[in-house]
Amino acid sequence: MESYTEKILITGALGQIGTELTNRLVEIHGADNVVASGLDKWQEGISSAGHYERLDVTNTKLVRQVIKDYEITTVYHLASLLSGTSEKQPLFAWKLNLEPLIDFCEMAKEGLIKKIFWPSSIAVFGKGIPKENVGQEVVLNPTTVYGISKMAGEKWCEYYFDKYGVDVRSIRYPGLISWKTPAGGGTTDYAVEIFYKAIEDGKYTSFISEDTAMPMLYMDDAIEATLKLMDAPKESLTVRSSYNLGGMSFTPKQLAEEIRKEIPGFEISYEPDFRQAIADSWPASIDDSTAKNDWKLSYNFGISEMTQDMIKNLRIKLGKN
Ligand code: VAH
Repeated sequence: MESYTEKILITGALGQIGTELTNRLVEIHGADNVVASGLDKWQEGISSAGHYERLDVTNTKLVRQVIKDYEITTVYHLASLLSGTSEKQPLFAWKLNLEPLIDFCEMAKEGLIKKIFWPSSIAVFGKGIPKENVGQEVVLNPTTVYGISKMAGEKWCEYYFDKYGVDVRSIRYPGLISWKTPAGGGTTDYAVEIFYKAIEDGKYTSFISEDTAMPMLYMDDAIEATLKLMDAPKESLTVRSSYNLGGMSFTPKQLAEEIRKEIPGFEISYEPDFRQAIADSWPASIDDSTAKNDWKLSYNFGISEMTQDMIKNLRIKLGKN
């Protein structure tokens, strides 16, 4: 915790990470110190945050006004397009995934805000490296628009820290799995959709082939890791681009086998689509020892614990209890 009262702005607060991160930040800092923002119009119960702003993060003037109005000290800047969607809208993806990040770094340089969190992704990895146990400092050779934008964002984070001491912190998230908010547009989102379909239909057609392993993480562990990084003393951080975070690694076939332990007879079929090529360009597993050394990264959920928690909570959410 900081010596000052943190006033927090979350962009993309209605998204897959944003929804759950907002809830945890409200628990820690109190609703009145958390401002959620998103593109949706305000409606009752839209967010657990004490304040909500309808905010297009590419509108710099409006963003700066919100920062001033609420005297924001800390920004969790999550708004972005994911891998699948970015391939369909490459130029907008570049604009959305980069320009607001640079604006927030400029604001920190000017002293308007004190600290920034920004999500990168294992999508920054690409050709020319081993698939397994990919290290923190390897060549970044992304082949997707999303990966290219995240790699560039990491370099901007490092630049603003090195040149101006901007305290911007980042994690290379793997695929994230949660039940509270449906995922949207990601290559790893088969691992979210499969649970909804397993409960509703007892079967699922995967757009990723059965033996394609990807790094994955349960959202509870992703949120706790994010908070641990943001609470870590500055001097303990040795990475100012973005920290590897590997979680677990599994294939659609392995996940289906876990689901079948909870939903006997669950059937899966495979019809790979354009996202298969994206998945093939990514590592199968990640070495996150640097994060474990620098800020005590740890996990609570493996594939079994995640599957049980997802099915238990989704059955309630979908009224299939
Ligand atoms: C995506 N869920 O699939 C995101 C993530 C590692 C993948 O960045 O685009």
